[in-house]
Amino acid sequence: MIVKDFFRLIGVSIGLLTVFSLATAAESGAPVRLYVREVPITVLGKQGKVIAIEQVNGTIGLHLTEADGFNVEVVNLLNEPTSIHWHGLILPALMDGVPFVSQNPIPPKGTFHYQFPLKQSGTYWLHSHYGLQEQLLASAPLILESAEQNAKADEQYTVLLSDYSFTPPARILARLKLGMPGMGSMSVKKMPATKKLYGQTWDESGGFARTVVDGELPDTDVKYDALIANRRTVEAPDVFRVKPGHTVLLRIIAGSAATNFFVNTGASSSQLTAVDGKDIEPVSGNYFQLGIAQRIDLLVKIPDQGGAFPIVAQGEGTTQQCGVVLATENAKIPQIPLRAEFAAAGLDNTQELRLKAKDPLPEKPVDRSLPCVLGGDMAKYRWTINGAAYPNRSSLDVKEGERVEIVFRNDTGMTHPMHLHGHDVQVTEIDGTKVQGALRDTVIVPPKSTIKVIFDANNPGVWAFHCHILYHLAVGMFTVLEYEGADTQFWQPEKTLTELLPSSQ
Ligand SMILES: [Cu+2]
Repeated sequence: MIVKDFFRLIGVSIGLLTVFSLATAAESGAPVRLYVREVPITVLGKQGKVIAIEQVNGTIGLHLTEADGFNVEVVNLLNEPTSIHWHGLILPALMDGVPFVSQNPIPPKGTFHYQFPLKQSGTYWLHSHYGLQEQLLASAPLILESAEQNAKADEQYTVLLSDYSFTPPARILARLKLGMPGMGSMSVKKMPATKKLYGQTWDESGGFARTVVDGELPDTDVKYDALIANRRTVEAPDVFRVKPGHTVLLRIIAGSAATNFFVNTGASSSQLTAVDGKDIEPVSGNYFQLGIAQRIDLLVKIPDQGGAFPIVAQGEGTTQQCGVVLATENAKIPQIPLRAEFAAAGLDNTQELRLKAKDPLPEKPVDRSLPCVLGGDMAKYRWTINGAAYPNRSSLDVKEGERVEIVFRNDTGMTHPMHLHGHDVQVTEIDGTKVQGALRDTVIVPPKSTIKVIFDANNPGVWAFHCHILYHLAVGMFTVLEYEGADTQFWQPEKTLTELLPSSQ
């Protein structure tokens, strides 16, 4: 049904696309086509419209192996431009999919061919980097499978978490800029009263666990109508039928626009084996932090006696939940509550302090240290990097071959998930504590924290570097990492992100 409708839609939209190849890139050398189009969604019984990025057969996103290489043609079936970014991939700069940084936007009915060798395996994702399309669920998993990872588990599933609002994203942003209560918490005063919250704790015997703490609700920008997992709310969650005794690899992606998560695996024992697609020394637990745009790979052991095991994600600063269920044959599917008893606390450094990269960067002195001070003017909804908002930015400048350190200092009351395109960074210091930390592409910087990361400047170009809270990015918490002598043909900082906002919404 969906496929039929899709063909009809494409037929109407672009007559010249009459032949569809269902072959994979590996079979034929032809690119996999990804169609970006508007689709209906039902959230809590109400109809809405969102964007899907899917293959002709309806598969959302991409599953590739290193041997496939990356060979994808994006077809824009929207009535506005788009541009698709491959989050976390180490790729040539001009394949990175950021409008006015690495390419021009793809116009309506236009296409763009992305082709490059794959150098990684693991859990990644893809999303629109154009305007506020990401809030309309213009995101999908991008799984780079490897034999090594497949050997770790008997079965594997992917869970894409999102936040959903019936309010059009441009209106959400307009309201945030006005500091309007109800939609955002940017009303300057925060209720000082402490309350009971769910937070994460470390327990030497069991690992990461949920605990009830007294604290203040963390600042969040947007109040959502629902949190969703694989485009479903809790009343009809994705149910993955698993076998008793099996080890299940869960690839969980925070594809949300402005919601950090805690993931609760409940009764099932689990191990965190990778973050942002990159292996760590495994750590146990059943309660994990997951910042916007980050990923966690969990190995979940299904007991020999079987049963049903909800995997629940709760939004930071809210009681809202979404999730999926792992269930053996005939197991009764439990109802995941729409709301948790207590709101989730803010993300903090509890988890990050205990993560250790499996393949750390080689020892090497730092050639260049770049400060990155995260600032904000709550009342004006202006979010800054080193005091500037894009396009009035200072780029972070590097030379090829350097070992570079970034020192994040968060002067604001909000957590910022900071994302550097085209590179892996390794966390080396958290509030003065040295760590041989995880390799990441997105680093959570909690309020008042200072976090140091290092990376090797070995991928020349102009690279987007920004906060992954969509509305922070849109008002200028965005700059670029610029290599000396890089190709700047597409980089047009004067085309500000705000000007990209669709006028229709
Ligand atoms: Cu931010």
